[in-house]
Order: sequence, then structure tokens, then C-alpha cells
Amino acid sequence: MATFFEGESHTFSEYLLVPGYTSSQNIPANVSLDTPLVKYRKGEEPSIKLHIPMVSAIMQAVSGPRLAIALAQEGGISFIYGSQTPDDEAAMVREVKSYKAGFVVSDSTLTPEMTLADVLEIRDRTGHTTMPVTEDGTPTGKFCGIVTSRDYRVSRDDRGKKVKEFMTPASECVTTGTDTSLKVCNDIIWDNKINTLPVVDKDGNLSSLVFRKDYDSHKSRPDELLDEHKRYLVGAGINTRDYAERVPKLVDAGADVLCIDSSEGYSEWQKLTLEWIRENYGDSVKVGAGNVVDAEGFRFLADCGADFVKVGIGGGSICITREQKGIGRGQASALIDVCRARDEYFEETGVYVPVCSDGGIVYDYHMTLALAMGADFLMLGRYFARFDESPTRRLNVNGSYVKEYWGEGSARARNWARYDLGGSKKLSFVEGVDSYVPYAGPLKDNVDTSLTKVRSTMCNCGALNLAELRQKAKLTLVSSTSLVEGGAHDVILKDSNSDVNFRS
Ligand code: RVP
Repeated sequence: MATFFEGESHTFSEYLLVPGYTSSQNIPANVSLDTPLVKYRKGEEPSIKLHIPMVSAIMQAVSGPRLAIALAQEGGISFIYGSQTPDDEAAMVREVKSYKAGFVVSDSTLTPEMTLADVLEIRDRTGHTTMPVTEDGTPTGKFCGIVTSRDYRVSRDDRGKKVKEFMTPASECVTTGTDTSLKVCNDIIWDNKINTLPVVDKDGNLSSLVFRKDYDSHKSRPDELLDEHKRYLVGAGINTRDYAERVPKLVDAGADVLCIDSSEGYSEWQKLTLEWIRENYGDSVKVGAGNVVDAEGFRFLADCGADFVKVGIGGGSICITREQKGIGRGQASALIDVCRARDEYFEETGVYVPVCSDGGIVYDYHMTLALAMGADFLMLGRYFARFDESPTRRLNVNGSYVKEYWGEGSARARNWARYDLGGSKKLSFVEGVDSYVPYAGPLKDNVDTSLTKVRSTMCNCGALNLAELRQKAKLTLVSSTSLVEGGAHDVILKDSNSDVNFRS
């Protein structure tokens, strides 16, 4: 006889938090969102901790190097997508690891022969007003000079005028060498009253630019996630087929943590992948596994040695697995079940295996609910796809800005690896869609707003950290009629675009 799970399969929107006692200490500024990323033994500290409980999804439309840097700056981590060749993925990991905070490699580099029209086109497309000039137009070519908005007047200058005619030439620029620290660069910027300092190597090649404003913002990032060499932390997705080739390349590139990316993780393929990693690297390579939706799946992966376990099948915004295959489980029910199993496993073995809730976060309050239900951290796709830093194009569709967002199981992602059964067989049907999401601006502003709400709700629950939230949270199921009561109702809204729609 088949197993029947008791109760229904619930989603986040069917729950609310009932406030607990709020003391005068419960203010957002006192709340810590630190959380373990990888497993640890009782009484010990995890080797990697996040400062915010957010990771970005292992997806082509989400986790490229730019988003990875922006998220690490806020205290979370990205998993670079694995649906590309091992070499390309390793190059992206390398790009994040070689990024020196405050030292910008400009993607708006000019050649001396380009024209004012080119400068204006780049300015309009990227928003950059300062552009370095190199002999061959590459960001690390022979440094020739710099163009800022002070160097030309659009109204007076001829658009055909060559860059070399109006740039500030290298001989007149204040520059510094590649061994200069960010602090010293900043002193040079202040002493010389300049806004941009080109960093040039001993052969005269441009290395990077330091901007006055970046130094200030770097100083105001208390949560940034750095390794012992002050490089940003970054994760990378792997699959259960080419790990023997991919993992060494990612480890070599400096990936801090890996994650087996699969829509269905309770499988021998995952066991074999984890075993191979342990045989070859012991515990030095951290690797998460998943996805599962019940206690049995969790225990299997924990026993196989996963460093964290990811929960969620079919709840992703672009995911149609449940429709296509009839497998999955409401994300809230799955998460509650798995988190209970994690706590039992900890009691029994003394090993705490963090749980990641993957997919299905629509509103900011869903984040707080998932954390209250027991998630140690959250994986988000749609949420991050909307930001400037995601790798996709921003388009204007019917007067509104949107960004593209497609599933890893969509035809567009070419069923690269996630939606197969391991081995070499690929599936012939899609499990994801190609879509647009509303453009939402810079990652930092959005993450700040979302987490301010999370912190504030935690205060309402009397919790100053995530462990306390899990312990003190009181959750209630809501009926469909009380869902209506929860939004603006029985009033005529003055502005249908107003901020009553808190979907993030
Ligand atoms: P969401 O944040 O709701 O957009 O969900 C993102 C998650 O959806 C991913 O982390 C992944 O688990 C899942 N996903 C990715 N591609 C697909 C698909 O094509 N079905 N699903």
C-alpha cells in the first residue's frame, strides 16, 4: 500500500506568524541574521557562515559573477550556474575570486580612435560617465587616458570628434601601481582631489580603476562575505554526470562551496557524486545536495555526507514539474517535515546539517515564514533575476522595464543537467518556462528592504537571531477568506499602482 502523508500539502501563503512578546531589546538593529551554510558538530562552529540567509539560485538567468559579487557584498552567496561547460563555469568562479573589492575592471573601455558618438552610446547604455581609454579598447590594454563627463560638451562638440582629441591623456592623469592598497588609493584620490584613480602595471597596462564613491561604499559594508585572503566567497553548481571533470576545475578556480543541482535529489546518483567528492577531497570540499521534500530524503542525503540539504520540488516560479510529472510537495509542508528531520538527526548524531528552502518565495514575508519554519537559509531565483546585477537583458515591454527569467528545465536552458535522471540520459520534455519578471533596480536596495521587513517581523516574534525565531515562532494556517482580509479590501484604491502590492 502506498504511503499517504497526513494533512494537506501547504504553501507559504497559507501561513501567518502570530506575534510573541516583544521586549525593549527587540529592535531591528539588534537582530543578527547570521546562519550556518555547511554542517558542523555540536559545540563547534560551521566553517562557512552567511551573514544574511540568502543564496542565489543555480540558474543561467540568475547567478553570474556580477550578481555573485553584489550578493557577497551584502553577506549572502551565489551558486554560479552549472548549465555551461566546466571551463566556462570555472572562469566565472575565478572572476569572482579575483575581484578586488574597490578595484573595478571597467567594461566600458574606449580606444583613442572611437568617437564622441560612441561615448554617448556607452553612457546611455550603461549609465557610466567615466571611461578608461586603452590602445586596443580592452579593460587591461595599454593605458592611454581617461574620459569623464567634464571632457566634452554634447551641445558644442561634434559627435564625430575622436576620443584622443578630448580625453585626458595618460601623461596628465594621476595613476598608481598595482601593489597599492585600497586605503592608499583612497588617500591619493583625496590628496589630488580626483574622482577616479587608474591603477596601471609596470608595463603601462591598465589594471583597474578605483572610484572615490566605491571606497566609501566598501567601508559601509559590514556584512560582506570574505575568505581569509579578503576575496568574496562564491559557490558553484555541479551535476551528477560530469563531476569527475567539473569538480577539480571548480575547486582549482577557488569555489568555496559546491551544490549538486537537481530537481530530485533522493537518488543513487547523488550518493555516488558525494562519495566521489569525499574519496577525492575528504571534507575539504563543501558540497550541498538536493532537492528533497520529506524526512526520508533528508536523512538519505545527510547520511551520504551532504554539507547542507536543499528542499523544494515544483515550487519555483518558473517550474512546471508538478504539472508535467505529478511529483512535488507544497513548499511549507516539505520544509517543516525536513526541518523536523534535521533536528532529530542533530539529536541523534550531534551533526547539524543546515537546510536550504529552495524556490517559491513570492513576498518578503515568505522569507520570514520559511526561516520560522526552520530553514537555515533560502535559495531565490525570481527574486534576484529582477535586479541590475543578474546576467540577463533589461527590456522595455509595453512601457515597463522587465528582465528575462527562464527555468533550468526550460527549452532555453537546453535541459543541460538538472532535469534528467543522472547517468547520460536526457529528458525529452520541459519542466520550466521562459518568462519576464519586473525590473527592480539594484540588488542592495532590494535586499536591504526585504531584510528590514524580516528583522522587523522577528522583533514582533521576540527573536533576536534565527535560532530564537525557530524556537519562538507561532505559526497559524489561514483560511482562504482570511487571505482576502489580509490584503487591502472593501475600499476603492486611489492608485492601483500604489504600494499595496508588496510582491517582491
Ligand atoms: P523561484 O525563486 O521561485 O524563482 O525558484 C527558483 C528555483 O526554482 C531554483 O532554485 C530551482 O530549484 C527551481 N528551478 C529552476 N529551474 C526550474 C525549472 O526549469 N523547472 N526550476
